[in-house]
Amino acid sequence: MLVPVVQVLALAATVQSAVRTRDAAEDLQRQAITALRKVKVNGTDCSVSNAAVRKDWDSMSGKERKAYTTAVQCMLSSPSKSDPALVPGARNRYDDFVGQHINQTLTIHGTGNFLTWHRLFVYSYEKALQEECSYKGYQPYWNWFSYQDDLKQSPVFDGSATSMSGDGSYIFHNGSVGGGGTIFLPSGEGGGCLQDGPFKGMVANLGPVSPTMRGQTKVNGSLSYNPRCLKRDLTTYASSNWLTVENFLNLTTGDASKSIMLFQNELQGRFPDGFLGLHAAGHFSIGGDAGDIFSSPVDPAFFLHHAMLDRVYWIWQALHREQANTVAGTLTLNNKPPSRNTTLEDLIQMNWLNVEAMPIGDLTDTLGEKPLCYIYQ
Ligand SMILES: *[C@@H]1O[C@H](CO)[C@@H](O)[C@H](O)[C@H]1NC(C)=O
Ligand SMILES: *[C@@H]1O[C@H](CO)[C@@H](O)[C@H](O)[C@H]1NC(C)=O
Ligand SMILES: *[C@@H]1O[C@H](CO)[C@@H](O)[C@H](O)[C@H]1NC(C)=O
Ligand SMILES: *[C@@H]1O[C@H](CO)[C@@H](O)[C@H](O)[C@H]1NC(C)=O
Ligand SMILES: *[C@@H]1O[C@H](CO)[C@@H](O)[C@H](O)[C@H]1NC(C)=O
Ligand SMILES: *[C@@H]1O[C@H](CO)[C@@H](O)[C@H](O)[C@H]1NC(C)=O
Ligand SMILES: [Cu+2]
Repeated sequence: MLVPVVQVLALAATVQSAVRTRDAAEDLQRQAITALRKVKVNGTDCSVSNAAVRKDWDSMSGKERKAYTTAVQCMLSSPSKSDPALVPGARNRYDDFVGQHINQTLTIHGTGNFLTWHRLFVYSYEKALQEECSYKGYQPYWNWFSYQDDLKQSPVFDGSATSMSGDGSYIFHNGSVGGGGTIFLPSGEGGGCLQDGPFKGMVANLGPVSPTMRGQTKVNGSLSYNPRCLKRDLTTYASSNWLTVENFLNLTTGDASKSIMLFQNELQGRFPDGFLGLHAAGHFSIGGDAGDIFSSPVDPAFFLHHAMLDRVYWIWQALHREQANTVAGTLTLNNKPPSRNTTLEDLIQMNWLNVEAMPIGDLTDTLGEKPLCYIYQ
């Protein structure tokens, strides 16, 4: 069959840009590993050669992915350990994590502890999967740069038995509003309950506290019981606009990589400029319940998104060794109300979850003293 030349060229261009996209992250990933090998002596202590390896979901086998989703389902069906007086809406072990994030929201976003708090949160969840749900692997990440132009093709969201479930069912709604009410995101093709995959029909018990998808109603009381199906609206508009290699390179090697302040601010967006940033763009790409700054962990994809965010932070740290252990920002969301600067001695706490409170300075190194000992692949 004769294929028109234009189509061949278009196809070649697509393939080439896909390849280039993957290389951009892989190249820096390799540089990060090389840099970390230099600073960590091989031996019995934690080092690149004996650290846990967190993998790209796309590169995991079907069996590995199912082991992960089975462990998450176990969390969803295990009893809550939260004090009902503190988290009245928690009904299962998974909810304990959602409740913790809701409770601390105003002091862990747009703050100096944003990166390390979420690092410990993901670690704490990974530990619960392993210790309480017999999971043998490590926390996988959602590679933002592999299917950002068509989220439904992503192995994370394709709706197959080896995905994190796909889109929500179609519910007419007029988009979502991100960036603290400033950035409009047109609807995807979902908005309703999960229709397929391991989390089909999943019920969320907590939130929404600050819903961003139009048509959602806020729960009365941020930690109250509000069972409903989890809503998702895969929004390629958000991923194709902001989950870009250009933004990744700016953060890791460009102007935004010069200091921890620039790095974390760029990662969290410049909303007045209409720039959502990689962090919020990931949330709005998943869409639905995942756009709520308080209760976004109700969607299990949250932890794959935040593992990727932690990976970008890890790459930046490896490539900026002299700044890896620095901190900037204050104690309150965008410094409202005004608060003092964050210090490396400030404690990160998961309260009633499964890890001790620890200073930020103990969490800036993933190959440090206890508890963190992992790398990304
Ligand atoms: C650690 O081992 C790797 C190979 O296993 C080697 O490339 C690296 O140079 C070693 N690092 C140190 C600090 O000895
Ligand atoms: C949807 O919302 C956008 C942004 O707020 C607005 O411009 C548009 O007119 C709305 N469309 C409908 C059909 O309501
Ligand atoms: C919240 O409370 C109001 C007034 O009591 C009630 O009308 C509304 O249905 C409640 N919303 C939810 C989500 O429970
Ligand atoms: C890179 O980040 C800097 C610092 O936040 C920002 O001013 C600049 O616009 C970004 N460049 C691009 C190309 O996004
Ligand atoms: C807080 O941090 C800002 C920005 O890094 C700095 O300009 C300011 O001097 C710091 N304030 C105090 C009291 O250290
Ligand atoms: C929520 O935060 C308050 C105040 O910081 C704290 O006393 C309480 O223990 C927290 N609740 C949970 C479930 O961690
Ligand atoms: Cu968060």
